[in-house]
Amino acid sequence: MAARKEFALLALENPLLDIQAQADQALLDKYELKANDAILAEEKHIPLYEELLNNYDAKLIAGGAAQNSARGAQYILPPNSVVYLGGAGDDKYSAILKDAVKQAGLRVEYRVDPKEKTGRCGAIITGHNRSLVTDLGAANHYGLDHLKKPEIWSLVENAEVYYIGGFHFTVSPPAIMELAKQAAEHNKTFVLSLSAPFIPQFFKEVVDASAPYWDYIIGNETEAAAYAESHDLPSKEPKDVVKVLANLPKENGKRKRVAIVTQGTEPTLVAIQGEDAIQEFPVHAIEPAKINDTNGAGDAFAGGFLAGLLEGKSLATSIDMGQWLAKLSIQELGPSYPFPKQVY
Ligand code: 26A
Repeated sequence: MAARKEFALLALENPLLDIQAQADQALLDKYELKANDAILAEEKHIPLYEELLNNYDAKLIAGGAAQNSARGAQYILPPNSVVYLGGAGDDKYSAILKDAVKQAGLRVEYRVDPKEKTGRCGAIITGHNRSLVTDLGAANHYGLDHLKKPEIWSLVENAEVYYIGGFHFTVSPPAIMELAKQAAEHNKTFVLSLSAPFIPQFFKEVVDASAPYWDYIIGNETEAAAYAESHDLPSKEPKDVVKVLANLPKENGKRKRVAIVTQGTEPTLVAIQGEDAIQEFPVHAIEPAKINDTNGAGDAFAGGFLAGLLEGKSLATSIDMGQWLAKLSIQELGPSYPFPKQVY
């Protein structure tokens, strides 16, 4: 077999530092937050970060949804398999991020903006729910200026799989489209995560513009329902939405689209373009007492799945690798993976 190519997986999104704490309904109420959600911070949310740090014993943990997935894929793959792009500042928070990705062996190429603060995400844990409130900071300044730098673009040309966290639709749709077109032109694999209900809801136009380029589309049941709602689909049932997603018009006819909808502890649904049957894959069972928190569970799923794709595993095995990595991650604090490493 030919030697594996280095940095065959390239991921793009928003590097964030998570400020994570256990809290209660009162804190959610104070900031008008849902127990299980992911939103962009408004002015009224800004004091939350200090409050989490000062009053709730918050921990600082590397986050950013697709960066978590990239760390997860690299956790499974041989060294130098994954490179991640996004915007960061030059401060204490970016130093923590760099340490964490170094431990995971993930290569990052940040667009460093010394005038902006590294992005942060308040992660409020209540039971098995997590509420995420993001202040993007420097992550919001990512764009084509960085992606098209010769040394970065050569990483793009070298990679075979692109993974885009849908949260990046709030930052740089042009960067996403550039990767989408590159993938279709060169028959590379383009994988997109819907990331959160507000993405298909409020960023519908840019999401739809990218849709013809999706080779794999990954979402959970609430994101699928939000997609159904904003697209006036007759049904919001995950089984119906997954089929619609798989069968949207597609640019690159050489690959059939695969749509994946996770449903928490319920089986993961998979639809393949042009096929009638929907496949179901059970999650890896875990005793509730072993769950630390669910922050990053979906990211870990994507990370394990991507590792499977890169290793050329079957669809069923790749999904199972995602379920496996999600089970490991929810036993850790935040979107993290156990060390010493476990082997799939
Ligand atoms: C633009 N937004 C809202 C975001 C995020 C985000 N990552 C990128 N962009 N909001 C939350 N996250 C990350 O999601 C992970 C859990 O799935 C958090 O940083 C957290 O690590």
